[in-house]
Amino acid sequence: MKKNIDHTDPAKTMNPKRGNGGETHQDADKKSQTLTTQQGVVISDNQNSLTSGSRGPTLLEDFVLREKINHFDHERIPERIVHARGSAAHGYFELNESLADYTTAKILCETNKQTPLFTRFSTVAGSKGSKDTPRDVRGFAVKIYTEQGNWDIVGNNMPIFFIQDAMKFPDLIHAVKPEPDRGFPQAASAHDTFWDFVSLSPETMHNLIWLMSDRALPRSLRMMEGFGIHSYRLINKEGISTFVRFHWKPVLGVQSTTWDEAVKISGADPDYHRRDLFEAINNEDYPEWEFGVQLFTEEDAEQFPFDHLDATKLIPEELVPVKIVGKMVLNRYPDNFFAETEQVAFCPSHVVPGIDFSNDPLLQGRLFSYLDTQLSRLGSPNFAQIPINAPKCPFANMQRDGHMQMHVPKGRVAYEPQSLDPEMPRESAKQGFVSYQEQLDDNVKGRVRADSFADHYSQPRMFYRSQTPYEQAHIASAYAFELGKVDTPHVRMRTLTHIRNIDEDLAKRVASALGMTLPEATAPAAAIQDMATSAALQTIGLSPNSLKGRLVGILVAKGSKRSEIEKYQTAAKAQGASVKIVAPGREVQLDDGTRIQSAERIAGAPSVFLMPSSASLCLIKPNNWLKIVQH
Ligand code: HDD
Repeated sequence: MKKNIDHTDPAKTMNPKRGNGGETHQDADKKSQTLTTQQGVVISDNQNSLTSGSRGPTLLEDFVLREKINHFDHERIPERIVHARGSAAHGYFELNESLADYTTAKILCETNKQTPLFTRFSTVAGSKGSKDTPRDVRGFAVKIYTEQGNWDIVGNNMPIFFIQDAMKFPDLIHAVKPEPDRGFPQAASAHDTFWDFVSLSPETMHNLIWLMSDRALPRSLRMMEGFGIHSYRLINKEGISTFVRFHWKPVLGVQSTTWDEAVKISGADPDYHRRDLFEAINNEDYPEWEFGVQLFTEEDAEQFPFDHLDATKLIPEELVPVKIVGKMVLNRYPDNFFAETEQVAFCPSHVVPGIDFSNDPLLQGRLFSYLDTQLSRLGSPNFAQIPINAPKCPFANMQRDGHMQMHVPKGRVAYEPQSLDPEMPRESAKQGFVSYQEQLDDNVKGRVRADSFADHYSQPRMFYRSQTPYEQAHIASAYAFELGKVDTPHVRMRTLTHIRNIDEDLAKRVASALGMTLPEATAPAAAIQDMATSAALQTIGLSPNSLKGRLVGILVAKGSKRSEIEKYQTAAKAQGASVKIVAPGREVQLDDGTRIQSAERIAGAPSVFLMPSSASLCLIKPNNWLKIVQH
């Protein structure tokens, strides 16, 4: 029922449960309200400024105009420094196998219970208004509102990262962002500063080859894997720690576009992924991921041919299988883009009791950065009070005041320890977050990169050699395209010296496409290993041969048979596809004299976004011939 607020009676606009500092007009359903100023004064005319005479000057006393413009002038907040372009949805997490042997975190112990969450997907390099389909890593950030507090898994759609130490993050981002003197290119890594930086930082080689692969061109946000990347710890009730890496596996499989499709889509529909997410949820075709963990002990880790504290290394699934223990379903699109998608604040430091950090130096730096950035983005240490960020479990502490304080704490006690108010919150050794008691005594202070982090080529080689020949060809073309945009010859050359360490054939293909001679390989800092290939690293191998989640266009012209259209609509939907009618105009007359509304005009809907590359397109012509194009 809509609430009809009576502005003549202030008592009726207050929330009796919370009194003066509680619910405001903003919380109430606004559809039946009269329009008011921020102070609650009803506005009589929202179209005309207050002027002296109908053609005279505007008067300074017009507080309605000034308040409206003032608020408008301050509507924007700084966009995220990275991951500015994003789309999000609400949903839930459900565990189907308990990890109680490994952790006390209730979210990973209590099965068959739905816990609300909010997930935001993003590109990294582009600004807020940039296109959805550049060649880029995708952010995959999940905030789970557990009953023990918020748990954020702030990951990407690739299982590794570009750099090993947070110290290098500002440089990486400065290098990939538009070049500071000219202000371009937007949302693109194909330029000199990026390749200059990466070719001088061999640790980037692994993430770089993922970036050159089709994983950087997801077909849909619903078709991406997600990874927590770093090793975290699970701590059980005996205080025993097990390392863990978190995985999200899309039920629709991993699917990508080709570069050619991605380029065409960016022109035809820069909001391609956001629209797809919105439409899928609207059609109740809810995106779903399996939640998996790779669990391993300190002793297991000592046997790995790499250091798991190095975020540029993945743990092959053949070495440590991904144990599927739960799922995530996204079933509600945000009501308001700004309030939710824009204001959500993820922090890798948001963990709950039973989950702890590892010493990965990249993760350690992130634990500072995310909290810090919220101050400039959201403007206040009270950002956790914004509804999308607030925990859904009880919370209470002695933090007070600050910009935009929304709570009205009662009483005289705002400190600890205290003996004046028995009602005030107290710490709890039993329920509280306890850090893993890791022995650290032998450490020596210093700025040192671990020797065990020195191998930069074995895993990119494993990745490349795990791909099908088509995917390898795409990778070679991507390097050639990107380096083809680099004007500085020595940067192109230096990159080739690294690619040669990854795979000789790949280096030859890239050099030949660039018309360059192959330089000597860079001397690697550690011996390069030929690791076993892993099918889990492919894209094509993880793409189902199915229409599920795909969009099929049915091309309809004047006189098309309604019965045929319905037949193919039903058939496509039965296969799990969604359907859009495409016609010369937005409506067209069918054979039975009825008219049909099309979803798209042919001229405005190129086949790249209506006809997924491995799916079918039905063309229904007036003469009833039907062609199904199979790719
Ligand atoms: Fe980050 C945002 C993922 C390293 C500093 N990062 C951000 C987002 C994602 C990631 C998904 C967007 C969250 C959202 O949707 O709001 N970042 C990663 C991953 C990393 C990583 C997977 C490596 C494994 N990031 C990283 C480092 C630093 C940052 C090393 C700094 C030392 N990241 C930030 C940030 C952002 C951010 C500047 C921008 C907006 C925000 O945090 O809230 O603080």
